[in-house]
Amino acid sequence: MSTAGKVIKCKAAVLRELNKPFSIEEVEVAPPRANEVRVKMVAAGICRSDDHVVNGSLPTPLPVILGHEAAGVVESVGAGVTTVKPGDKVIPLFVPQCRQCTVCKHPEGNFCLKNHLKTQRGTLEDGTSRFTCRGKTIHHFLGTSTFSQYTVLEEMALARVDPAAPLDKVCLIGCGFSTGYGSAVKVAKVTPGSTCVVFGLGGVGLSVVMGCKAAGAARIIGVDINKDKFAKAREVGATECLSPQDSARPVHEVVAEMCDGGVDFSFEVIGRMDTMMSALMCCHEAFGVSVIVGVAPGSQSLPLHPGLLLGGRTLKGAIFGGFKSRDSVPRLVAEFMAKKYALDPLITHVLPFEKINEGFDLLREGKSIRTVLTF
Ligand code: COD
Ligand code: ZN
Repeated sequence: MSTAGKVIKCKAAVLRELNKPFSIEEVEVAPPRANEVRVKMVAAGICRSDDHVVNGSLPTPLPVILGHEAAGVVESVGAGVTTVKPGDKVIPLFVPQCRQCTVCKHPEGNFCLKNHLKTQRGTLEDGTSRFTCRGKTIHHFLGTSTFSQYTVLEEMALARVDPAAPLDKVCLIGCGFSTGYGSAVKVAKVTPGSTCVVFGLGGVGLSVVMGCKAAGAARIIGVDINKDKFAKAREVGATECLSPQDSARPVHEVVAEMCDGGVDFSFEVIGRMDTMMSALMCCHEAFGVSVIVGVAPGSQSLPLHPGLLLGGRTLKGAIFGGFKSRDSVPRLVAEFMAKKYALDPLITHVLPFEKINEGFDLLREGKSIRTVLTF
């Protein structure tokens, strides 16, 4: 029996208070309104930014259904929706692509003005929520809210992907993989034969390493305080690995000595001021490009002496790997299907959705790269 046009009752992981576990509750998911789509979730990754909400460093209205890295199947569509239909496999996009704003119309920009990151309203575009629980409103998160068996998104926040794609793998293209990989191939534009250094070898940092490798970098130096991360970094393409504690000298001096004065491309994938400065100083003062991928907490600022850029260095940053989301995600899925890169090295744990709290514990204990929840 079709559920289109009806309220669906299903299970969702609700966060009611900061620093508390999620509670699995029965919620009502209203049908999609105009230009909206209701999606049945199949798989959802747990990303560090979801935990940033739980610990209070990314404020968003509560109670809320989190989750922004996922894949599912369209259940029904609202009026005016033309690009997806029931049964299509889709990936939610936490940075939408409206194709009408000044950013979408710019050939390079990807931070669509309709994004939910700058104003965390906890609703969809029209200012309302499609979720209720025992008669009370539950908020959306980043316009995605994927920790629910069903969710409603705007059409501009969905990419239709290859019907043959394994959703329990390609869900990572919804955030972690694309953020890292794109930072190398799209933002830095890593060149063949170049030298690269990647600070932070978590899921996003490993995806940067994969991007550097795919772009043909000759040397890829991974930097992490946790040496347990080195084996996997080598597996996905790092040619050397360093721990900052292993030398009395600052990392940038060690790298400068190893790489003829500095690398061509450096990446900060941790979200710390000190490592952002180290990464910047690791790249060559005359032609190096340094990309900030990690988001630092709160109102901290970089102690940036302008002289560091005067010789010709470039410092840049991007969200979602600089990819225009709706255009790029189907292509990234196609490249995965063509075995241009692998996602398995990033997936360390797979858990049923109901065990979401276990998945977050694994992340906090540094035991997982990515946990994929299956529905
Ligand atoms: N020096 C070297 N390595 C360090 C240091 C240090 N001082 N501190 C921590 N590390 C290492 C850790 O051992 C770990 O291996 C790695 O850094 C960080 O990895 P994870 O697993 O914690 O994090 P990732 O890879 O999942 O994500 C890291 C980001 C910084 C990219 C992420 O937290 C973030 O800020 N994302 C925001 C970017 C974004 O686009 N957000 C929008 C939605 S996600
Ligand atoms: Zn994320």
